[in-house]
Amino acid sequence: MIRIVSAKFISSSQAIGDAPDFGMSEVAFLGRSNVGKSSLINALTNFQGLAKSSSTPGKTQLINFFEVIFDNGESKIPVIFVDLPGFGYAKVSKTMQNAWQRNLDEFLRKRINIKTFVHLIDSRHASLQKDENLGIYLSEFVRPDQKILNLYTKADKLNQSERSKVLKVDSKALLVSSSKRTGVDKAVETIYNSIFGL
Ligand SMILES: Nc1nc2c(ncn2[C@@H]2O[C@H](COP(=O)(O)OP(=O)(O)OP(=O)(O)O)[C@@H](O)[C@H]2O)c(=O)[nH]1
Ligand SMILES: [Mg+2]
Repeated sequence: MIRIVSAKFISSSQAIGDAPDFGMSEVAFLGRSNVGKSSLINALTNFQGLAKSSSTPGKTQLINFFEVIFDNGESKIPVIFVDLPGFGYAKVSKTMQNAWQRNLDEFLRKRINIKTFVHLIDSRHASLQKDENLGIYLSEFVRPDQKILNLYTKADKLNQSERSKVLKVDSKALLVSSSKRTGVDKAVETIYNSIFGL
């Protein structure tokens, strides 16, 4: 079994220009504002409060780096998790919003160390145009050594028929709940496998 045995905050950056090279593979968590990116990082690492989460959209405003240690039973492997601001957060001034999106765009396109893009999608709204656009956007620059992984968040809010609806949209959908911790172990393993090309 693949486990995450420790996690710590390293630093924050405003843009790729001031983001150091940590010399480790990186996993970037992205998706709409409020979809549950920060909460998922806390659930995956089993570390409440590691990444700041909030019911108010727009909580994460910087590029935050965390060092996470995976244990595959034989060795311990450090990896960087990157918590990002949400896409399409509208409640700041247009100028601010454009600056964030430009920084985010440049980071995603140019950051060499990213091995996996984890695209979080709200499982209650599994086929929004915005998420489809984000998927298309990523596929335009994803490199052969990178993976895109879709995770469906807030699965605790779904009933059985709503779950089937998600699985109809994406038959391999990985449903996770950060609050109930369902699907979290599976997500840890899937992320690990994606980083190491397994
Ligand atoms: N019920 C439920 N609520 C969740 C879950 N994950 C996150 N939330 C809630 O959703 C809200 C947003 O969570 P965040 O983790 O801050 O979302 P984010 O994507 O990091 O948001 P930004 O930083 O603003 O982009 C918070 O109120 C969380 O408590 C979940 O699995 N189940
Ligand atoms: Mg956040």
